[in-house]
Amino acid sequence: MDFELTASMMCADFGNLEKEVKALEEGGIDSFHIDIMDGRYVPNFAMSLNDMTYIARHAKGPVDVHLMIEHPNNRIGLFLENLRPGDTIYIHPEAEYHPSTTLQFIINAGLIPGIAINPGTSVETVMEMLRIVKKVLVMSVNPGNAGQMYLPYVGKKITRLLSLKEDMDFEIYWDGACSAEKILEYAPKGVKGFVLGTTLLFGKDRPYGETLQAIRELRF
Ligand code: S6P
Ligand code: MG
Repeated sequence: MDFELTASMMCADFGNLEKEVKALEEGGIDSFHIDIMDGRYVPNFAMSLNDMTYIARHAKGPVDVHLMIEHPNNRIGLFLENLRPGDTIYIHPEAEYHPSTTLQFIINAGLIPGIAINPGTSVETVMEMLRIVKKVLVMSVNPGNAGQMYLPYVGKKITRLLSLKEDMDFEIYWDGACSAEKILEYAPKGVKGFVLGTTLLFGKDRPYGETLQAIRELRF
């Protein structure tokens, strides 16, 4: 089954970031998820521009940048100039007066445009943006922290997005409390990728390659 696995780098060991990137790539990770926070849009700081740039320079594969910041348009150039074609930027539409303008900047720079949808945000609210973006990151926890509980009401929204994705030409990605059970349930339904954090990948007494291989060998 064709699905992507992405490492949530805010859960990695920052004392060994280059090693972490290498170990994840050797283990078969598809891309790196970078959670950028400003302490305003979400009550946390997590990673910043320098962390993103460091990982983007050391990684062979693509990075996807999840901007949890107010008015990303004000500083979008800082992110665009440090990324490459094939990388993704997700914005939160609620954090911007004119999200479609910001998405257009991302497209014009040759990057992949995405939106992240909070648990409390409905599909209707972002409907027009679904025509612009290539990726939709569904938050199954409230944004701001790793290690939170899955919010089950998000399941209905994923079902709705699955019914729209072909016509509107976008792919769905899962972010938050991603477990093997969730991959087993949602990959066959058409969710394209999964962000792996503390629930499944980091802080375990197991090499990344073993965990990633076990996920790829799940019996669907
Ligand atoms: C949350 C952030 C996520 C987390 C990820 C961690 O604000 O956007 O990307 O880093 O959810 O995974 P887990 O398994 O610890 O929830
Ligand atoms: Mg994220």
